[in-house]
Amino acid sequence: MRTQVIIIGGGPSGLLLGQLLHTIGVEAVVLERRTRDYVLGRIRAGVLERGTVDLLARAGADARLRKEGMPHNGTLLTSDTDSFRVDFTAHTGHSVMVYGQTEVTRDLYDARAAAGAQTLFEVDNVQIIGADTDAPQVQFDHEGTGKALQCDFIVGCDGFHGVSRLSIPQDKRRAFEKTYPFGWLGILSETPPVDDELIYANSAHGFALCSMRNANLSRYYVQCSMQDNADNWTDAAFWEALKRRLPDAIAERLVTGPSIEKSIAPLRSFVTEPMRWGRLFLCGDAAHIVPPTGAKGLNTAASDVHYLFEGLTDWYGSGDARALDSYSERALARVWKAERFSWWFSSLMHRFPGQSDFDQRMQQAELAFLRSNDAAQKAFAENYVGLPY
Ligand code: RFL
Ligand code: PHB
Repeated sequence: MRTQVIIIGGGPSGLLLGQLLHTIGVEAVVLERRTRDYVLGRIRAGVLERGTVDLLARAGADARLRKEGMPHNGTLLTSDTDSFRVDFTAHTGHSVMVYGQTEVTRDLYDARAAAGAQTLFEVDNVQIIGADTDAPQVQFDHEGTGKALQCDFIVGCDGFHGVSRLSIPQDKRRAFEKTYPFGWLGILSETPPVDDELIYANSAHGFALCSMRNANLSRYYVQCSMQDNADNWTDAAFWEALKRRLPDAIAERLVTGPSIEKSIAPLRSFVTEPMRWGRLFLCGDAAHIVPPTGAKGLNTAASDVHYLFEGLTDWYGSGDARALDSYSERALARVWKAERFSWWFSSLMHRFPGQSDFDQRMQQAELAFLRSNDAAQKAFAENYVGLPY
């Protein structure tokens, strides 16, 4: 069996690349380890940069997003005593779109099915063979039989725990990593969001985030210990922790209700270099992770897809390999800027174990500077809405 591009992983980056390749007549097969329902059951990102929205449009998967997505022109930052808004539109002329990753993934699966493109679910034991040769292939088990698929290129879109990154010999890659000594406990509840825009809260009790999916679906997070277990958190305990971290005027408006999902996510910064080995290219979480503060994970996955799609378009269109050859360098240049913003924003907003009084004053001073300084707000807004590709 042969195809042009094998995409390992049917998350948002793999599906988006597959759909973009379809628009230029390049055949791509997506191999996904889980079922479609499992992938769609994962509650993750909620904020899309303009570049991500543009790519979804290019892929022909933006019809529902245009109708149901909520453009946000700013965000609120709060401390125990203070709150201020950063106006994205005033500072950059752009906004972000609040639309869940689950919905993005569903739209891309639908577009893929409508295009008749092939996705194999519940694929096991994926192995990449000969990525550094001109005849790469992927071997895997599907429906009880071993299969081998030849191709021109393999794209690893299989997330942080996938096989693609680890298929690159250890002496050909280098990892940069930072783990944070806390996690985010997130819940989804069928209640109206507490505000029209997102609220990032720095509080003596720890970080909190108020986000949303639609007018009657809220997504809230509180900083928690990584030793915590989501099952040990009752809904009442969650709402109380959240309220304590919000300024009183906001906490009083909060509408609570039963949670319909509750989970803990770790916070990690991670980058592997390079993002290419021979005919294997890495995209998205397979190559890099950001802590979710600042909403850069899915958006950085989308910018990788943008650069790789440019490279593959030139290669299939005219045999020009230059953009493919510079993929890793161009993608990483933008990845590192998103890493910096996510690390900075995480450092600014969380309570760290052992944080000294001096460290807390530094956070307060940084927030006060951001509140009062136009240039600092502009830099924040430019990063939040997404740096140009
Ligand atoms: P994914 O989504 O992890 O998809 C990888 C897919 O590969 C499959 N897979 C395999 N398939 C075949 N063979 C194997 N050996 C395989 N191993 C794995 C997996 O089953 C899966 O389907 O990676 P992708 O496509 O690169 O997408 C990345 C995004 O999912 C991720 O960056 C974001 O969710 C991060 N993130 C956020 N990003 C944003 O841009 N904005 C946000 O607001 C935002 N909020 C978040 C987030 C991530 C969170 N968690 C849970 C980590 C909030 C949270 C809580
Ligand atoms: C979310 O809605 O899940 C979300 C929003 C903003 C973030 C992280 C997560 O920074």
